[in-house]
Amino acid sequence: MITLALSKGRIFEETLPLLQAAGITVLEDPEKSRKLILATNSPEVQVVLVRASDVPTYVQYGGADLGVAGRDVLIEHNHALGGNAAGMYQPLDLNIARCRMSVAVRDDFDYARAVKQGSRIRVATKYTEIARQHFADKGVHVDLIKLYGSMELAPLTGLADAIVDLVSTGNTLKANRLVEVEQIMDISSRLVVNQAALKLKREPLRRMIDAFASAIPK
Ligand code: PRT
Ligand code: MG
Repeated sequence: MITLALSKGRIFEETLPLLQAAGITVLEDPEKSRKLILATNSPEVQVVLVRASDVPTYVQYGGADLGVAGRDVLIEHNHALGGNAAGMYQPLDLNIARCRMSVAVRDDFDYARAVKQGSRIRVATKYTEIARQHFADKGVHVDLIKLYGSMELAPLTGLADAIVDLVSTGNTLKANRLVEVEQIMDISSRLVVNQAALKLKREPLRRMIDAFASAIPK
């Protein structure tokens, strides 16, 4: 049995065409079913549904043989382990679930001036490691405030001056009167594979990885 870890929503949706290329169809719709283990048309392949940020954990410890996770999630996961995410390969950038990691502020906050003056900036984010590294590289002093969601609210309530968050269309920022002032990095999702599984289940995993590779969107 091969177990693939996916998160519900955009990663699940955007992985389906890649699975299709490998001849695999998922037999249940995660939006309709409450099941966490989904069967496929192949008796040897099952999909497990986990939180996006739990995908690397499942793959690293062998709860899943492979999975799909955003670059954002992988960087934060790696850091949480002190840079020692042993036991995992990242053979492919799947170029799906694309977005960017950005700094955003309230439209009436003069970010450039705050940076120039060397003021301490309060930054709310779920992505503390990416944010810490970004501002350290720029030599900007920040106080990081860890949040688990709805970052957009932080500048509106006075909790923070700025946020570091993912942006795709920009509609969420606009709806909350926030503006993007810096792009930190491009984000896409990668395939992650458990190293021990790749040895034990070499042939079927290789076939799947090759099929995924051939179907990566441009
Ligand atoms: O919800 P949960 O806590 O379980 O996890 P999650 O929110 O990380 O999961 P999910 O499915 O929302 O995201 C999974 C992965 O998709 C992320 O790790 C990213 O790599 C990738 N991705 C791509 C995105 C976006 N685009 C995206 N736009 N993840 C989140 N967003 C959010 C963003 O945080 C912001 O709130 O969408 C909002 C902005 O979107 P726009 O279109 O309004 O700019
Ligand atoms: Mg989400």
